[in-house]
Amino acid sequence: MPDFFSLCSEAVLKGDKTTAVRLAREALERRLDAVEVVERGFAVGIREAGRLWEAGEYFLPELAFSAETMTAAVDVMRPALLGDSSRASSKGTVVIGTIQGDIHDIGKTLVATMLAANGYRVIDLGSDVAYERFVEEAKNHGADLVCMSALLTTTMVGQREVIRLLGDAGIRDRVRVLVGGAPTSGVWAGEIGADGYAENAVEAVHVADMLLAS
Ligand code: B1M
Repeated sequence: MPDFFSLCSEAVLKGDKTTAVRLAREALERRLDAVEVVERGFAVGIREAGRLWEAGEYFLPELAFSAETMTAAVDVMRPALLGDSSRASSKGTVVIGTIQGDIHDIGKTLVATMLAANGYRVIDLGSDVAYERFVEEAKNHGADLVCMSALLTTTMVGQREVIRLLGDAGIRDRVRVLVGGAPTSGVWAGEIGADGYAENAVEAVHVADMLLAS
């Protein structure tokens, strides 16, 4: 009998939204660790769907169904991921988005959710966010931290561009910059002059805490 995480992963892989949503509700009822259910369950399924697509075994619509299923499951889990964040005092304001040209938003939304769950005021700009918009919104909201996600090797270069624009706008010394997303790394963050890099949503909270404390 497959374990609970495998069932979650399989539901996403098959694009079976009904089952994924039912499992997400069950996870809430059983008070399972929400981060663990997402990372060891649903996220494993979406990454496997990506692998099958890359291997030519899945077509794009199948990958899209899996992504939709993953999003539906995470939506159900969101209250548990957020916890009682309403009571936490704000640790700072974060402007977050997926960079221009890139519509991958599942990981970015998880990072945004975990930051909100851990006491940050989060302005989520969504995906395919124009470079200039990161700068405008950082100014408008008096952001302490700008977070940029990129899932494509072709779009990650935009993170460098936003950092340059923050400099041009004269606010680079007032905001910290955190980057992430599968093709990025600590080395990449250093290369483009970002202040930090995080591999996953939980680490993003640790790095944000560290950056804003320094
Ligand atoms: Co796309 N896609 N996709 N895709 N897709 C990838 C990224 C790819 C690696 C698949 C593959 O080839 N194996 C590949 C990129 C190759 C490359 O650039 N080297 C790829 C491609 C090529 C494409 C298209 C170009 C395909 C096409 O149209 N021909 C197209 C691009 C469209 C565009 O953006 N302009 C495309 C489209 C899509 C879908 C729409 C079908 C769908 C996205 C739906 C959506 O997001 N709403 C999709 C999906 C689902 C994927 C994969 C399979 C899964 C991404 C995901 O959601 N992972 C992906 C393969 C993969 O990643 N293995 C793939 C789960 C999520 C929880 O993890 O996003 O990595 P992740 O986020 C993690 C960490 O990275 C980190 O924390 C998160 C949580 O732990 N993190 C941060 C992320 N952002 C962070 C920011 C931070 C800190 C940490 O601080 C700011």
